[in-house]
Amino acid sequence: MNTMTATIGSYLATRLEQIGLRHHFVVPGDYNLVLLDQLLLNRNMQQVNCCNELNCSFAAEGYARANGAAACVVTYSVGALSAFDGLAGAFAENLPVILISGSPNTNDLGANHLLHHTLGTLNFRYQQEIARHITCEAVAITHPEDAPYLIDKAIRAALREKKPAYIEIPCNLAGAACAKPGPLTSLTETPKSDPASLTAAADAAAGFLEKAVRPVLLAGPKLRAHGGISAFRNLAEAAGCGVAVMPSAKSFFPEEHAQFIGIYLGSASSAGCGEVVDSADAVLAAGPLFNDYTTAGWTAQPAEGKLIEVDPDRVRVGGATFDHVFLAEFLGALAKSVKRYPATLVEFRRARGEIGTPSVAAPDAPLSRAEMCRQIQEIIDPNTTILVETGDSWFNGLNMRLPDGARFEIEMQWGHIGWSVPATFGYALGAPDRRIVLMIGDGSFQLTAQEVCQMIRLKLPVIIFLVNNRGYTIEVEIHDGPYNNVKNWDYAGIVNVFNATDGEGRGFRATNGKELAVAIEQALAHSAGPTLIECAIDRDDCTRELMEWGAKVAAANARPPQRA
Ligand code: DPX
Ligand code: MG
Repeated sequence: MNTMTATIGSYLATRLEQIGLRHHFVVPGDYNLVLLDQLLLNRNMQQVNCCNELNCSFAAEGYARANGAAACVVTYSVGALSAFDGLAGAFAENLPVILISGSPNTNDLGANHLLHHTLGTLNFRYQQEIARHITCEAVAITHPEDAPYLIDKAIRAALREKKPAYIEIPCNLAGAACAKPGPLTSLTETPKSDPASLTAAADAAAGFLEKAVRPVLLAGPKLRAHGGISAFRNLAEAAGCGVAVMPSAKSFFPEEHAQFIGIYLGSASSAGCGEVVDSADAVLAAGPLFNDYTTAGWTAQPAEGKLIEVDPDRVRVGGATFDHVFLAEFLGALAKSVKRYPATLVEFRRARGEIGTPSVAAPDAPLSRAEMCRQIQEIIDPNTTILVETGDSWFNGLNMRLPDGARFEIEMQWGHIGWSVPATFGYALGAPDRRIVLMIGDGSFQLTAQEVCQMIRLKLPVIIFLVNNRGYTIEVEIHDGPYNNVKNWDYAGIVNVFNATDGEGRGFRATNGKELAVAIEQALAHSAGPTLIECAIDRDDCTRELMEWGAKVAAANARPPQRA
């Protein structure tokens, strides 16, 4: 039987299709053109151009959020080194993004001559070396016969680890023959816990909780990547206690659920939540990520003595560690033996107090942040995904109430301003039936604005709320200076620039509540492209949470150097 029926490019295309990709994101360059031709031959995947490689990697990152995995294809060095920023973001955010880079002709590897798009030295291996630091597997194909093995090795690692992987394909090998791909099962495997360790961890956790009176559950950002969302809910319902979420886990536990007590971020928590979590005598954190931001400058890290930390592949109970225990299995095992702990819910209702309805601003009063958020809240339905950019948009978004089914995307570990424009583009392609809403500040938008033209090109009805407060307000709250001013743009006008003669994007500028309401109405009625609504607000009109959190982060940044 002739098994040499594939080319390296078509092998890769089949694998990407098999892992559920219907799109891959690209920027062409002479080192990857033959590869792009090969990928185009696969009719089940659409090739999607991006404006630059940074955006290309963030588009893939956003697609992976919607779809579980993603791929992007760039050219050597000039392309890949830009894409590495978004790839590192995918590493930080636990998203399996496969970056494929074209690379020099194999005959050039040992030849004593220089190549374009490189450092101008004879070293052509540095790109793979850099990639090793920001991926869980970085492979470089140098012989066609190794290609299937190396491609599978990289993809398998990415799906298992929920981290990005890197595949380098020389420009003269993309069309070379190789073995055809086998079944998908060789790529996907569900890791199984060590049975004894799993039982011991669940027993230790149940015993730890039994000593507590007021335990709470805390959902963390790694819950989704490691398939723990429904097991977490089952455990919560078995325990009957209050359930808080970390900011990056918003929407991983239903906000309409009777046990939901809000977002935990220390003194910047939602109403009533901080008090309950801080005074809890046990905190079970599932898939958490504690860093200086998520602990509000180290002020909101649960003490080790009252913490059960459930990591993707280990559990720590009050300082004791149980290895080779996988998150979803552990949560399932604990749900079988956990007792009921209703105390924190009673406490939460008391601590939260009455929830008022936000007041409606006079229609022609200058637009405020509160009025903007009130109106955005009204369009969030169960089918909405709201993406929030680094800046006060984080806190505006965290304050939104999500009906069951609504989703929330935030990039709080990597925190790259500008992430959200391409990520929203990618997300919209990965979730074509959802209403996609983006909240982004003026400073962030200026990094990656051009990707709006791709939303126009592909007629994606994304709604972008561009919060124009004329500066880097989050930085103003952390540490102000003249560098925090941002050159103003005609943000609504830029949509027309991107439209050129054939686009159907819409741009609006809202300076009061009435203009915003009209713009939102138009946006909801417009399905042939994106709508950008510039919301002009005052430079100092920011959330209470940002001020609280900013002060804590500033204090952490300003700690003096320690003496030895
Ligand atoms: C910076 C941040 O206008 O939002 O609401 O006004 O803060 P707000 P903007 O988008 O400004 C964002 C700005 C400059 N962070 O306040 S959060 C530092 C930074 C970063 N990422 C990159 N460069 C700088 N987070 C790539
Ligand atoms: Mg701003």
